[in-house]
Amino acid sequence: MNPLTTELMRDQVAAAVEEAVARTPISDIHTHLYDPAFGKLLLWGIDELLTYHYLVAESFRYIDMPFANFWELPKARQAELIWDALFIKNSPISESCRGVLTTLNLLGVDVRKRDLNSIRKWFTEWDVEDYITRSMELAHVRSICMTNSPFDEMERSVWEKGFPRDSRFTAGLRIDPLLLSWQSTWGQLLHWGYKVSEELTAHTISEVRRFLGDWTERMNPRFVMVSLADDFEFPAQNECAQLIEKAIVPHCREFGIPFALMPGVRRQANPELKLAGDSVGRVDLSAVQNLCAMFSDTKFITTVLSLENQHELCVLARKFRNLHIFGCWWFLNNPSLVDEITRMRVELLGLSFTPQHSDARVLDQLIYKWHHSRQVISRVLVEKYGDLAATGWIPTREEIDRDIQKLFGGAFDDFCALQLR
Ligand code: RAT
Ligand code: ZN
Repeated sequence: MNPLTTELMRDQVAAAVEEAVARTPISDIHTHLYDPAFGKLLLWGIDELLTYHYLVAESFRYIDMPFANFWELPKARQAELIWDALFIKNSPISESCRGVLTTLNLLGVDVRKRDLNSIRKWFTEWDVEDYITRSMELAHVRSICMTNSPFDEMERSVWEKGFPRDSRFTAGLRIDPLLLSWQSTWGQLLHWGYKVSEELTAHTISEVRRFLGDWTERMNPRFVMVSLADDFEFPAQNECAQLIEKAIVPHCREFGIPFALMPGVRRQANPELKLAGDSVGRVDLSAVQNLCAMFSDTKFITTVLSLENQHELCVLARKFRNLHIFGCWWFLNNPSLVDEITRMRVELLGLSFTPQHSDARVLDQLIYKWHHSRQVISRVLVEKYGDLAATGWIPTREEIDRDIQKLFGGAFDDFCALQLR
């Protein structure tokens, strides 16, 4: 008898769900990691883990030093200060601190001695190629979607030269400067040979589309992507909304790829913290509703940063099949919130969403971000399949596997394949 089609006994359901969640490989649809061809842009290792901007923000709850002095220090010294503040002088119980320890523990690094230098030594034994493979194996991640900006000089030159793609890394075309600071970006486009003017004339729009087309052909991205402030409005007369309507939406439709919107960031609430200085704000989701309603043949994928927006976003996804929601982003990537949000999404959307992305900026973070998320997702699903089993609907292993594959990348692939006719 094929064990996959064996009906489980009711008390076997929980174990089958836990096992499937633990072993199903994940397609991570939003990270800040890079194909190894980008060299130093791909961050990894203990000093990078410690100087992650989530930890920088937390360490300044304790470090009493001018921000500018901290930024002048070499990265190794910054890492030591953070280690001392967050791991030695206080117990590392925040989610980001615990993440460093989960990562080290799963890698087999002994952290009991609390000795940063011996941890550093462990990392010197690795080369990057092997380390990518090891981290992906431990995280059970099968593909990593990068965040790729043509406006980043270092990154741009690698794309322009061309390189053999590592098939594990897919691209996401990130265009924040185009939409958020047109006043300074149009001159850049002009410099690159696109005949744009400051005014959004029909000719300028067609040149913006040519720019998007060139980069879409170069990168082969899974989507076009932007993160937006909490005051995002659509439709509107401002440049961002006009560019979305006249250039981005038609571009995404032409290339058959989604437009990823990530609203809710309050950029640089404290500029002294640099990358760690962004905050969160609640968004009026009628902007997303209007986009979905006005362009029903265009696909949108969305994650929102504010907890208060989560329920509305789920309801919106019930109304628009051209909307796919994903991830518990940034300040939401904490077990208690992932639990609440995932539960809400399952209850309102079944399996038609992507519960999590890692947002990893440091390769090794894949290990903890996915380990922690899997634990929570598993807990929610055990409860939900348990509720089903109580009605007499006992899921088979095959059904459980199918469902979890959907949550870990399959639902997103299905969404991308929709024709929306
Ligand atoms: O989560 C993060 O690391 C943030 O800094 C942002 O990068 C955010 O995820 C984004 O993609 O804008
Ligand atoms: Zn991100």
